[in-house]
Amino acid sequence: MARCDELARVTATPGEIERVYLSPEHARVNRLAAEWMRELGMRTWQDAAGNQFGRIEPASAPAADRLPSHSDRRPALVLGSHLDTVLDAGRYDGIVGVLMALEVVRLLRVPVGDGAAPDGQAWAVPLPFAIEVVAFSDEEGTRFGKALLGSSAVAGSWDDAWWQLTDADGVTLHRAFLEFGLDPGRIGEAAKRPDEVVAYLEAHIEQGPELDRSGQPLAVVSSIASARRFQLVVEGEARHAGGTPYDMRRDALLGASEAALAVERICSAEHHIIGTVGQFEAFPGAVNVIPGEVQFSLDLRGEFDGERDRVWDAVTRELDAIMGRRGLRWTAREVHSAPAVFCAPLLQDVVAAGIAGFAPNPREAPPVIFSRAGHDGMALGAIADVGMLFLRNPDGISHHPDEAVAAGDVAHGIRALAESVLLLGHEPRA
Ligand code: HGY
Ligand code: MN
Ligand code: MN
Repeated sequence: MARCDELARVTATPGEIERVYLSPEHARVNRLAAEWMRELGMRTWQDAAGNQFGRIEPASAPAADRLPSHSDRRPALVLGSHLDTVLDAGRYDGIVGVLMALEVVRLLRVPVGDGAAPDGQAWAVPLPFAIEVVAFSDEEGTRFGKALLGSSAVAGSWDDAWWQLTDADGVTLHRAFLEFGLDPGRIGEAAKRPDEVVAYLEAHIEQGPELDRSGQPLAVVSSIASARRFQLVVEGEARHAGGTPYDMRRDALLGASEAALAVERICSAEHHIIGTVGQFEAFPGAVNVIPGEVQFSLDLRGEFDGERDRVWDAVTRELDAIMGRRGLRWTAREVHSAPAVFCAPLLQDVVAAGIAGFAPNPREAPPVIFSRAGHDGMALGAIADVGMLFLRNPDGISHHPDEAVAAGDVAHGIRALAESVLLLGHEPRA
């Protein structure tokens, strides 16, 4: 918990938590995470996409595998989450999952007296596979709009079109890589082959109220919502706020406002579909000028890709009707898309068993929750089975400074995750 506070102090905005991809803050938390990984006897490296990794070998591995220089790529169970944040963020979203993964290594590791360790005691894990802990570098997409950049590189699904993505200052992703000290030409080296990843297992706060309402500390995640993100533009006509009678107005702000309300009406009538307008800007933005243009974002999620897409079609039909009535034009540019990821049954089983082992009332099966929030598992799902363990989020508030998690629930979560890893290690299906 103290480390969550320590990481929270690494921010671009004093008084708030802001840590975006390829920023000086990103570099600083990677160094901190690497230090904590090395303290556990893990080998560490930052990959070609700026993700921070630590690795500890299985006790069965030969001593030479434990040398820092070793670049073994034999199968590893990957645990972790992300250290980047949204703007004015909370201090646990992603962060607590990375730190819990490190505590699982601390719980499971055993000393190995093979003298191969260059600086003292060598450590390993009593498992048939290595454990890698990853601190993904850009789950949120805060800086460039496209989410899951770090984990997409690991999944081998990097798209070179992304190099031209720009941040609010017009800096391209390509230039940001160079300024961070990464070589865009080597991005392919971040990709893992499916046979190198036993599975990806992530602990994360729920970012919703279900566990808090049910009084349960932990849950198994059944699937992660599919996502599509758009930047929309509504065009009308800027005119004098006083001299222009209503029957001559083509007010882009009113059209865009009706659109945002239509998103709420359409999505709230559906099951497990969520649509949110998070950014909304009127131009020219003067108090005495009718807005001629509005730019706004749409974040659309669903449990199933097809349902999400059907709702997007319904939204576009409604936008046509609204803008038609008002004499406005609208366009939409898709900036992010990720399919739903269904957590592997085997991983759901071991997470449920891990939780049951440490839940206050082990007789009850732990809750199973559909994740409305996106996670790096959406990218990793392309190369590995994905499993997630949720922690209770008091009041469910997240992406906000009041985001909280109880130390007791984190303690339960660490033991449950460690138990899940041990069960996976003895699971023939793994
Ligand atoms: O947007 C999300 O759901 C995640 O927190 N990035
Ligand atoms: Mn988030
Ligand atoms: Mn997150």
